[in-house]
This record gives sequence, structure tokens and C-alpha cells, in this order.
Amino acid sequence: MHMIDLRSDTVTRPSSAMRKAMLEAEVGDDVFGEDPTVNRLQQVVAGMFGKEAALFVPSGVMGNQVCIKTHTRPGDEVIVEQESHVVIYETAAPAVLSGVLLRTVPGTRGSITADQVKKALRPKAYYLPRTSLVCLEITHGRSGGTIPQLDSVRAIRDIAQAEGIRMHLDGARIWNASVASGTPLSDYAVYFDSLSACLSKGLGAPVGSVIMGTKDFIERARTYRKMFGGGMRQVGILAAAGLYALEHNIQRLAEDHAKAKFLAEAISRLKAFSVDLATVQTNMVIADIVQDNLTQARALEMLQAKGVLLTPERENGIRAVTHLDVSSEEVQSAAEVFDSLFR
Ligand code: TLP
Repeated sequence: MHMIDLRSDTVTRPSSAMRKAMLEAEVGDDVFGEDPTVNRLQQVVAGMFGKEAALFVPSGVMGNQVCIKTHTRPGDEVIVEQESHVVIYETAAPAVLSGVLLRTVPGTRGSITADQVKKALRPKAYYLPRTSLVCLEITHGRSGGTIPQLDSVRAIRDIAQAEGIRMHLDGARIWNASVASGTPLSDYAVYFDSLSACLSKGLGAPVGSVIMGTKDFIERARTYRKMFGGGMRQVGILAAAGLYALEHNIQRLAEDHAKAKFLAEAISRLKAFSVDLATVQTNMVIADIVQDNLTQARALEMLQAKGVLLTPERENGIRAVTHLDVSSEEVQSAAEVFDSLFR
């Protein structure tokens, strides 16, 4: 059976054209800084976001963790929205690798306010943890791929700046936010001391993320990338996929957003689910199950038996993510499967 895989935008496979670019990539030893394709990728990404420097890392998790490590000292505290990827899906890495506490704050549709940040700040005293970092996530995954208002980001940055606290962005899907809102990448990046952006999600590259910041920050981050095992050698083969993705796969994200909207509207018409359509801003749909006798596992099983793959999300929800390897027709078929099973 042909499966319509909506589990994540991470399931995409490199296209033939992307593979050709990988095949033809000029490479060198990147631990010596000698891979021309990696160097070009880093330069291009830094330019797109208006940052001084960038560094290629193997994954989104490593991107976040290297940045947290570079910004903090053991015993520090990091303010972060409570449903963030860093909190839920990164295996407590901030505690293990950086020795920091996460001070979690509940968001609304993924956004926290400047007031919440202000209240979460520790006063400066030797017997308290030192707040040294605020970490935001755009788009916010557990809220369904939502985009915060720039005004609220600016207000948080103003408080952080006044207190000498750094700002990091988990921008795994910042590309989706930029395309959906029409806000240039650099208009987001300006509020953050560091950010991490993934090439291996909606952009369709097989591997890789890029972190950005000042030259000094990236030089320090390079040490931690090595420490965490992310110093790679002829990795231009992967950087070439990233460069290809940047050139060909950003603007087309709008198609993924349209597909998500279509699917969300179709699911929202079914009594078994509740979809907050206001959260469907990019390429994700989270549908909460509201039918008494229907469990998350059962809903996923029924869909899978009909060739549609989703993931469990939140307490009793399911998640669909649209991407470049599912066509509009396939999304339409997925909507028909939902209708046939749950009408
Ligand atoms: N997210 C994955 C899962 O881990 C949930 C997905 O399918 O959405 N930041 C954010 C906001 C992410 O959504 C992810 C991956 C990461 C970081 C980590 O990226 P990788 O998996 O490349 O380490």
C-alpha cells in the first residue's frame, strides 16, 4: 500500500537534483575549515539572516545545545516556554551537557510574554541561580507550528537586554514562519544573539542545521560542536544539499502551508476532533480527539490501516505535517480517509 507520510517534514528524501548537487560538491576537511562547500553554506546562511557568522551542525538538537552551552555557565537558569522542543524532546540535554536549569513558562499558542519573562527572572543574589538566557521557538511545534508576533519578541528582547541576558532562537522552522508571515529572516534574527535553523525539515535536505551569531560567539561554539562530537570532515556533501534547499525549497513552503490549511479545515468538520484553526499558520495540523471512545493509539492505527501516517501529539491529539514529499492530491486523499473513518 502506498503510504501518505504526514508524521513530520523530517521524512522527506533528497530529490534527484539535490543528490546531483551532493554528488558534484567540492569538499575538504571541515575540521581544518577547508571544506569550500561548507564555508559557502555558512556564509550564505549568515548573510540571509544578517548575522556575522554561521556554523554547520549535524542536527537541530545539537544546534540548540551548542548554543545553550556557549551562552551559559553550569548553575545558570534558562527561561523557556514549557512545551518547547528544548524542554520536551532533547533528552534533558541542557541539564546534562550544560548543567543549567530550565525555568519553564506556559505560553499561549506557543508565545510567552515579556511580563512572564520579567516575573521568571531571578533577582541578582549569590544564593540564587543566575538567569543568563531566554530561549524561544519559531515556529512553535507543540502549538501546531505557530508564529509569535514580532512585537512580543521585541518586548522580551528589551527586557533581556536591560538585564544583560542573552536570547537564543530555536528556529528549526523559521523558514516557514518567514514565508507565512512575509517577514524577512533577518527581521526575526535581529532580536537574537544566536539562532539555529534546520535544513532537514521543510527544506528537504537529508541532514543538517546551521547556527548563527557574532564571529566571537561562533568561534566559541566551534569548540563545543567539537566537544559534542559534531566536528565533521568532508561534509560539503551535506552542505551542498543545504545550499540546494536554500535555493529551491524556501518559497515553495507556501504550498505546504496551503495543504495544511486544507487538511485542518477538513478535519475540523469531523465531530471526533477539535482543531484550533487559528493555530494552523504554517505546515502543521494538531487535532485533539474529543470523541469519548476514541484513543490516540486507536485513531493512529485506523489511519495507518488506510495508508495515512500521523504522530501522537499532546495528551490526546494527533499531528499531521505537510511537506514537499506529499502532493496536494495525497493530502486530499488523506482528508478523504479521515472523512471515511470519522464522519
Ligand atoms: N522535531 C521533530 C521531533 O523531534 C518532534 C519533529 O518531527 O517535529 N527544534 C524543533 C522546533 C524541532 O521541531 C526539532 C525536531 C528540533 C529542534 C530538532 O531537530 P533534529 O531532529 O534535527 O535534531
